[in-house]
Amino acid sequence: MGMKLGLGLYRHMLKPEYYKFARQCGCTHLIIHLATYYDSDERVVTATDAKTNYGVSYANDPVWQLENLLKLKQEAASYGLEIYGIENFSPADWYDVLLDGPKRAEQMENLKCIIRNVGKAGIKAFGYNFSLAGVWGHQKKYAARGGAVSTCFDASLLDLNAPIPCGQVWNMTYAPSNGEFMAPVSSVELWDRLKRFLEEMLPVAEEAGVELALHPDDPPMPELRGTPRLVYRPELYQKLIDLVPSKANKLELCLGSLQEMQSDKPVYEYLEQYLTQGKISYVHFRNVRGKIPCYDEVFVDEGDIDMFRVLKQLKKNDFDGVLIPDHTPLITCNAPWHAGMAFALGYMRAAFQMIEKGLL
Ligand SMILES: [Mn+2]
Repeated sequence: MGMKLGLGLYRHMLKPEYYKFARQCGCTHLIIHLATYYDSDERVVTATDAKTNYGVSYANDPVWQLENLLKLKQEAASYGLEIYGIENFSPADWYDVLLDGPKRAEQMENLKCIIRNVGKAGIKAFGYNFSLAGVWGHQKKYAARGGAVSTCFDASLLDLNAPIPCGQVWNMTYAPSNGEFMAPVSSVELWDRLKRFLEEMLPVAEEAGVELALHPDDPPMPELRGTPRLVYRPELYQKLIDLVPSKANKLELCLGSLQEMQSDKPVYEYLEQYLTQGKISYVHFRNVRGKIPCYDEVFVDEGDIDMFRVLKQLKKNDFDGVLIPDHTPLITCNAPWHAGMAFALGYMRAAFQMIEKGLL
């Protein structure tokens, strides 16, 4: 038992060289991301704007079939790694759940199949981000220590109302544009869509033995591109917890996003609140400097969060889920993504050992 060290791997990384990298850095667990297929590590970290998004999303991808999930699980296991969770539905599989469109019922049935398959494959967590605008508006700057390239957000540089074209959701394309834009929706209506999703999905997840873990809004702006956001303040995470009570209703706790939020109390108090309720499925362990409307993602040891204090809290509350680095600044070398991740994992591994030895 105890906390587990993991790495998040995108779909193009699900192969031996990345499994070896994760294991060699001390990881025992993986969170995998199947919803998008990037062609390189660079694509994963490239900033987006209103003109370029994260690419095309295809419906009914065979990647979600049970045989494939079992195969991935087995492959990772052969390198000493357990797949703990999968992150994100494909936009093409659930756009009408987000938009309350005509295909909603059909798409819900497919999502239930996916969750049942995830459970049958012995994968414990399923992360999701119930968001229309998704991850959008970031810039790349030399903002981390030593001029390392990192992901930054500055609302003053953006057209915050840039409308979302029809055929796009979560900053991905699921259908060709017809020249029109996403219909306006109120915050109350979007919360209601989330509630209906959870009311239908949580019983299925409970039966399948899967935790549904919600990632908060990134960036945590109250509104973005003319759409409301759901969890953009820490107390809204509690609203999610209370929205549909279930042991499968959990948080994909992104420390970075939480710290970026405007809030009344420091991040540690909210963390304690979620931990004492046993509501954290797994943790995105990253650091940041500044808050909405302007912040820079930075190295794990140089941001506004006292990461050791967070680890002590997790330990005190007997948290036994997985921690993954999330995005990190890129280290200037021939393998910027690998170096950034190895740095974060080394820091986390050292902290874990200090905890084991009673030094933290
Ligand atoms: Mn995150």
